Amino acid sequence: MTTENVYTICGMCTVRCPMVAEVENSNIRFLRGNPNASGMKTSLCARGVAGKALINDNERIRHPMIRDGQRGEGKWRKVSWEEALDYTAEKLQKVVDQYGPRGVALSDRGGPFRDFHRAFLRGLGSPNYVNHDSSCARNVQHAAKSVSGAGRKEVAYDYRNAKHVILQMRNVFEAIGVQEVNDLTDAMNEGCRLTVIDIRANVSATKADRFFMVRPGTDYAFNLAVINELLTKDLYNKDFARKYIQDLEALKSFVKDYTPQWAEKETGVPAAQISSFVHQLAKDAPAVLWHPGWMMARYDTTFYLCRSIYIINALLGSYGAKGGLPFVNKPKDAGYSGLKKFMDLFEKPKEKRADGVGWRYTHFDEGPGLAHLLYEAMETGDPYPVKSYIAFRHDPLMAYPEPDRLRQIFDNLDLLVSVTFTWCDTAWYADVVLPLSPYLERDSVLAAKNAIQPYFFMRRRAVEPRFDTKACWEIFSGLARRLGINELAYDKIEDVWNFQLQGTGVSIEDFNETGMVKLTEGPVYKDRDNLKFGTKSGKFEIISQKLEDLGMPSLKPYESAQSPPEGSFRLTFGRCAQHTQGHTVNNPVLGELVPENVLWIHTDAAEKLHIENNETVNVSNNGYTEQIKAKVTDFIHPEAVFVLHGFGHKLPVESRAYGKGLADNKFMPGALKKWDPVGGAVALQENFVKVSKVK
Ligand SMILES: Nc1nc2c(c(=O)[nH]1)N[C@H]1C(S)=C(S)[C@@H](COP(=O)(O)OP(=O)(O)OC[C@H]3O[C@@H](n4cnc5c(=O)[nH]c(N)nc54)[C@H](O)[C@@H]3O)O[C@H]1N2
Ligand SMILES: Nc1nc2c(c(=O)[nH]1)N[C@H]1C(S)=C(S)[C@@H](COP(=O)(O)OP(=O)(O)OC[C@H]3O[C@@H](n4cnc5c(=O)[nH]c(N)nc54)[C@H](O)[C@@H]3O)O[C@H]1N2
Ligand code: SF4
Ligand SMILES: [Mo]
Repeated sequence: MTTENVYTICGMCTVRCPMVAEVENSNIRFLRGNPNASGMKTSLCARGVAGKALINDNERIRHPMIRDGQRGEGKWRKVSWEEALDYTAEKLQKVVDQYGPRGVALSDRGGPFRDFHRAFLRGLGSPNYVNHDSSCARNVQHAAKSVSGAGRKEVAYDYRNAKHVILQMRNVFEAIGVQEVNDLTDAMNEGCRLTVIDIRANVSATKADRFFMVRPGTDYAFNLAVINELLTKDLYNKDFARKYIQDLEALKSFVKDYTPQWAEKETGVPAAQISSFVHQLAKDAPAVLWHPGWMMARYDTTFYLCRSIYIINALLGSYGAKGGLPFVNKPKDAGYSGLKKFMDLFEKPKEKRADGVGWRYTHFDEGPGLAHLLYEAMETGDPYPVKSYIAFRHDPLMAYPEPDRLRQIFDNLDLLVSVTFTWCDTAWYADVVLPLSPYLERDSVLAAKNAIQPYFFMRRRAVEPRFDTKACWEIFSGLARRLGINELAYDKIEDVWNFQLQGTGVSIEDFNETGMVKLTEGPVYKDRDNLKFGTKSGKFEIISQKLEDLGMPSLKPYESAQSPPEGSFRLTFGRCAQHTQGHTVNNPVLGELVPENVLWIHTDAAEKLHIENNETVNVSNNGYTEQIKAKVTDFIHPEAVFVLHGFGHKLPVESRAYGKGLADNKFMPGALKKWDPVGGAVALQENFVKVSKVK
């Protein structure tokens, strides 16, 4: 019996760790991390390994389907790929004929494998590509751009060389990327300090040197006090500031009154603790990594929180520094031309975006737009009708608030297509379901990773598809061919890869040995004496002229976070190590590890409500109620309750997940219209719920 090592890329979450699949007789024997990638070692997280369970899962979508009954009724006709693609292409063509190409929208989950399907949408002529990010990291992205002129991924998070890591609204040890966890653990073993700022003691907090439990929604006050202390006590990096920071004086006068004593009243963290923390930061700088946040679609002013984090990193001189937030290298920096793009085969559509980004809202990134505003356009027909929607690797009915309203919005569509490898609410509501092969069964387009040591990487299928499913490029190639977009009509993945590799000097064979092609000899840190920021001034800008011109302040005065009304709690949420968003709850292995979510509630609050640990309770908001078990604990702020996101599945085809736990996104009335006007993301934690005993 021969065992083959297939170098590939995990697909169980958005991190996409390099991995090795040991394959024997077309079966996966073992999965491990690809040790050739920096920080991976041979580790994978539980979810990555549980990808194996997807292969024979008889509850995943095993063949294309076209809806027979009403939307959401669950009556399906099993069809061939020919029929499914013909049907989808015909309907798309009809929308194009009637409303123009702009009547077609597509959303996805972002990331490195997008070129082919984005090119498809461009080839069709539609500007309406959005991704999930308006429910995730848009505020971080826009904050990064407003200070540095470049996106959040222009800097790396250099855990391995950090002396002090600060996690605020960021839970590295449960919201996992394997390299990050390994690197931070190794650094901590060598003395790196960890500070956690959270509304509850998560797993990262249990490993921290300092843990600050802040009142929900007051992080910005905490950070303003940190800035005040850095500036008034002369603890900031003056060389860095002189060289690179624009408008420091404006910052000084802005934070004048935001002292640690002031912040104590807002956040609940004693002033002396804030002050001693800041002194420690100054000692550890510039090898300090204050993480600017990831899932920051929480409050309607989170943009300013993210911005304050970037400002702190700059004041510490850790922006651009080894052990802090060093600039990444792109293929170009390493002397390679980047991968050739399918997108570049087509002209950028001249049409305005339906979500208003780029013309109604000029301060937002046009690339992925803002999905919630696309949905609004689908609802109103303003600026024009959007009549078909392909949700690709995206489940907006779970990932956005107000699922019932979204369903009504989708009722305006002539065509709703879901491309997915598991069932999800959006697929269940769709007209056509195009089932994707899970990552171990599919090849993907090549991708490049911008990093301290940049590389190209390849996802190769480890085993043949078990059921009648296809890879993304095959699906979009099939649609492209039918719609006359011949530039994207491919039959073989090797031809796709060869197209991408043109001009790079790299060949497909170069990936054979390790699955990746590194573009530099080792890590390369940019020269700190010659950093170039992408802003107009070439510096790190405290005052953003673009925002000021639009009447939005660069430095926003703090407004006190609302406390919940008596008997109510702020609904907060997050991740656990064993699940990815909503799509792993029905996984046979992961569902067994964490079968349901529970409601974290503070001991004193529970006592007042006569609620015992493990008791099933009602959670309600605006007349809507679900039940869930209470976890009574001292380790959450009394103003908050907390649940894991992604539970409360109600699809009959998901027997293992059915009816377990509660769906947080159903407790956010009006929230599709609540968003951060400067950062762009939806504000999912501006909601209060009532908790009561079940009578
Ligand atoms: N209330 C609330 N809402 C949230 C969050 C929260 O914590 N609370 N979290 C937010 C965050 S951070 C994010 S990133 C979004 C995530 O939102 P989504 O991106 O919608 O979430 P997922 O569950 O990862 O994936 C959605 C669907 O894509 C399918 N899928 C997964 N991988 C692939 C793939 O490789 N290809 C294809 N075609 N399909 C795939 C899955 O089977 C699933 O059906 O949700 C956001 N929404
Ligand atoms: N295991 C696992 N790993 C994942 C994912 C997954 O689904 N599962 N998803 C990936 C994705 S798409 C993303 S975006 C990232 C998300 O990564 P993170 O943003 O780190 O993850 P979360 O768990 O959503 O939130 C982090 C912390 O914010 C805290 N929090 C909530 N409200 C407040 C507040 O007002 N103030 C402060 N200070 N803290 C608050 C929560 O208690 C939680 O501990 O994880 C990625 N990695
Ligand atoms: S963090 Fe886990 S699930 Fe995500 S890509 Fe890496 S191994 Fe896979
Ligand atoms: Mo996310």
